[in-house]
Amino acid sequence: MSRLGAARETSQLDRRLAALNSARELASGALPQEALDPVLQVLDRASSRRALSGDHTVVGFFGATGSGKSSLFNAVSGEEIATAAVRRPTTTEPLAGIWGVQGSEALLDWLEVRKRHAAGPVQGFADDGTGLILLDLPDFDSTRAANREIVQRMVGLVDVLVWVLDPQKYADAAVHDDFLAPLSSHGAVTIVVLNQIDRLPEHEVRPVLESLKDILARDGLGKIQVHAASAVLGTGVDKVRAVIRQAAVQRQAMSQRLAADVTQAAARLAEASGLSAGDPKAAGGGMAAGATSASKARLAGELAVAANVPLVVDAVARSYRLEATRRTGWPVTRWLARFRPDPLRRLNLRREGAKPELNRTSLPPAGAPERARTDAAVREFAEAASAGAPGPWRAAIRGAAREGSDRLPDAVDQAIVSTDLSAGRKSWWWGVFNTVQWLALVTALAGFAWLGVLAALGYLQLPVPEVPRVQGWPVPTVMIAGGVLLGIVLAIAARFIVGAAAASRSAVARKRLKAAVADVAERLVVAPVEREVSRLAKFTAALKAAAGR
Ligand SMILES: Nc1nc2c(ncn2[C@@H]2O[C@H](COP(=O)(O)OP(=O)(O)OP(=O)(O)O)[C@@H](O)[C@H]2O)c(=O)[nH]1
Ligand SMILES: [Mg+2]
Repeated sequence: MSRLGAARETSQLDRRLAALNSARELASGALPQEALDPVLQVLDRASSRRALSGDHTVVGFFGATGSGKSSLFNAVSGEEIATAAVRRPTTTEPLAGIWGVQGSEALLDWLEVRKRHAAGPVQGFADDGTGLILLDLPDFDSTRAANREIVQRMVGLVDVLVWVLDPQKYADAAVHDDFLAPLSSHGAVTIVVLNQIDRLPEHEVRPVLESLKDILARDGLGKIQVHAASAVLGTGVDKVRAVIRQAAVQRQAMSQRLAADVTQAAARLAEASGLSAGDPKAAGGGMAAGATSASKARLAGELAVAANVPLVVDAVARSYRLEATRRTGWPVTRWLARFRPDPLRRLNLRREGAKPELNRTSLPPAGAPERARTDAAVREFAEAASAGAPGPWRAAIRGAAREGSDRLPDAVDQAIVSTDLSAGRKSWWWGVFNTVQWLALVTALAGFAWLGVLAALGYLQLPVPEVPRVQGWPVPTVMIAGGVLLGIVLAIAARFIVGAAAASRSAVARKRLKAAVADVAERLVVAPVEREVSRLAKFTAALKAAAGR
């Protein structure tokens, strides 16, 4: 690979690691910690490994006891560095053969490999300039727990995994189910060697290799390199050297290994999220439907009803009618209206100059039916918004809605109190009607007084002055009739105007109250839900970037 290609690969790994980290951050709270911890481990490991020598490629030999790891290690190294023996298990501690000791110390410290051997140059394979660390490791299925632990750790740390299998145990479930299949994402840095082929009759080598390849394909490692070798006879050892040398010289194995780790971690996060990695179209590509203007309006409408907004709207109309009657009614009867209570004042919604933040309405407190209605509306909203989201994220979206819904009744009440209902605002025509009403009454009373004076004069046998007439009707009588009639007509006219004005006032109030309730719904339910919805969208995008797609 060219230097340019290597640089591109490094920066791509940078991006993918960053994306994996943001996916992890975005998922915190939505996914269980058990799903997030391994991701953090991958990130930690990657940054540790990248801080250490990139000039050294770490190649580990893994396999069952007696498969010939130590023997193959020696064969490849061209020296008897490791102990190979019939006794089982033989190797209990990792052993490093190092070509290019300089700069390898910190890396070996991190790997916790104490037994280190500076290996001599091997013609056509490796010398001090190669930068290669070959690790002979204990058996993965050991009777010794310490051996198994070492292998588990090393499987996660080395740059290249060489699996040394033998003709007897190559098909054992242990190696395939516990290691190879779970590491199917690591095909680019995995090499399989079928060792001890000298123990097979020659005609069986090919069928056994084919069978091994079939099993590997089922593990998800169909494209992997499989080499046949005999550590004792030296058959195929050159081929094994060649692939190891290639990995070391290219200096790409470290990045490829970490990239494979990121791929695997992203796939596991996707799985934990309920996002099917294989079929992104399933479950709407993992996208939540989100809030629509229709669903928001419906939520606000239901909340308004649950919070008795219709009651308030009705009170606004009745309050206006009452007030208008008091101001414009026939003066003789309007005082009756004083005994009727103002419905808005009764709801504690008519307090000119009061601080809304200190007040509560006296609306009937939210009882079980109102609570149920509120909860149902919030649930329905969250349900619709979370549609299409995978399981755990659905729960997160619904949880966000539920959290806000507990504070809804109080907040809605507060919003109603704070809404300007124009309560107590006078209409301009009240004054005109009032003045005319009083004039009509005064006219009628003046007519009465006039007739009264005339009657008194007659009673006292005093000369009664002639009364002026209009069209033959005596003026005081006309004054009385006209005054009374005008008063009644004005009262009736006022009724019509009041009806229309009250309707428009309550319509304005309804609009304002609904807007206020919608505001609260937006703040406490819609916004938190939308935050979760967009968190999911960012998470899926980050996951996609981490997966390198
Ligand atoms: N015939 C034959 N025997 C082999 C071959 N490779 C290893 N052996 C023998 O198998 C036995 C075990 O070899 P080791 O190299 O110690 O095996 P190992 O995988 O390191 O075993 P542990 O360290 O216990 O995990 C030894 O007696 C080797 O001589 C091979 O290719 N052919
Ligand atoms: Mg060994």
